[in-house]
Amino acid sequence: MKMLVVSDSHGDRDILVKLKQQFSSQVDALFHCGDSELPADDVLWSTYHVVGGNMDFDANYPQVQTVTVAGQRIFLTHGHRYQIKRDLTALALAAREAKANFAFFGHSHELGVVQTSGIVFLNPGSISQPRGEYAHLGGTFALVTVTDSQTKIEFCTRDGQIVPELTVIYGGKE
Ligand SMILES: [Mn+2]
Repeated sequence: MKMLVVSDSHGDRDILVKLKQQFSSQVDALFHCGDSELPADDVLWSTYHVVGGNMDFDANYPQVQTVTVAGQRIFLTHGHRYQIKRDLTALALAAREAKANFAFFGHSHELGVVQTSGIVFLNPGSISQPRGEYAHLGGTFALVTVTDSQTKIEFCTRDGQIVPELTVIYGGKE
């Protein structure tokens, strides 16, 4: 199964439309980790699972969602309520409580992925306002591919190109 993860688009609706057009037929689910700055009733959210971020003031956004796709359990949240800029402890506890094997989040605008205790923590970076070591890529999103033998995380630029040196593969079952 395959998933697309994007975050922190901050009003840049066009890129979300573009990613939907390019990838929705290729993936099982699309996720937005918050700070879209779009209304909670935007038609895009019939395509993306979404949560609210610290810059989403529409009270109709959920802060947290746990989504099951093809047997994978995804804990989706923006991250500001779990102090993700400090460390992943609070997020890890919440994801474990939700019995998730993925935690998708954003907030820092810095891409990153780590697997610990059977949970893959993924921040796809900001698609529109990237920060940190990979800001020069001009904005990123992530593709997650899960097979029986491995989990592959690929980071892509806004035009959908995979950045091969950032690909991470976690093999086998833990
Ligand atoms: Mn943000």
